[in-house]
Amino acid sequence: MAHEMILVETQGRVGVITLNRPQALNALCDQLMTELGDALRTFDADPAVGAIVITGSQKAFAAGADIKEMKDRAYPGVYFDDFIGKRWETVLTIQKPVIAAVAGFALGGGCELAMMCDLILAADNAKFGQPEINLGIIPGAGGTQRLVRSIGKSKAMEMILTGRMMDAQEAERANLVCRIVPVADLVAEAVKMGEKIASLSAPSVAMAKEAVNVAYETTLREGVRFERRLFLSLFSTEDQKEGMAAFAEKRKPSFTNR
Ligand code: CO8
Repeated sequence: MAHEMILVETQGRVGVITLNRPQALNALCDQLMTELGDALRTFDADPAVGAIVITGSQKAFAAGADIKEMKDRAYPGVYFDDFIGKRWETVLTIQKPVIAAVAGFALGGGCELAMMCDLILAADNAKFGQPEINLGIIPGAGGTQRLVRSIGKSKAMEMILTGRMMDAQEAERANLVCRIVPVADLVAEAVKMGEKIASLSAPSVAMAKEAVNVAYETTLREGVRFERRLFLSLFSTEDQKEGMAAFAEKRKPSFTNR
């Protein structure tokens, strides 16, 4: 599929997807979301890629869903034509870790897309917000749920009810992002993290990601049971034998993803 609204490249073993619709601050229109889903699926299926980075420009990760594309849509058309469904949730179906590298605005659907990724690395100029309330709507791609789980009820409620944006420092204090890096280093730092992940055993990486994400969606008791099943299943892999033998023999492991 030819891409017009994203740039796709690999840097070493990391797949990098750059949202590239600068004239609209990377507003997430249908075409952009379709292209993003296509690129994510392609990287997920590529054995040479071990981790994926989604980023935008220095001014905007994404300023939300495309308001101009949405403004004349009506109910029940939006209900029947999978308005939010598959296109928006592709990132949740990806087995490899997906890092959101956020500089500038991550607003509305942009903030929701970042939160659907496995983790968010923020540039020092990042700004997060759910300003939908200013448009007479509410977040619609998981914002009311994921933001609460991430930063707690009061802060999420304030952002969603007032539309107030959070800067990178506040986002780090609130645990929305894993850490902050200078904007000029953002993509390099995200790729470095992706390279580290890609150098590890793919089955353990995929299962670690799956287990952490389950913590969002189930009870502690069920989550711990799920983790234990995955943990024990990894004893069937060659990489578990290699990783532990390498430790005992004081050498670096050589993983084969089997
Ligand atoms: N949609 C469409 N166009 C946009 C969007 C957007 N979300 N954001 C910016 N643009 C366009 C502007 O219209 C402008 O275009 P033009 O030059 O043709 O007028 C261009 O991008 C540059 O924007 P600004 O001139 O406004 O730039 P500023 O630096 O002055 O302001 C802001 C930057 C503060 C980010 C401002 O653009 C803004 O407030 N944008 C809208 C933010 C917003 O409300 N986001 C939430 C959208 S709703 C949403 O995301 C719901 C998600 C639901 C799930 C999925 C449903 C399918």
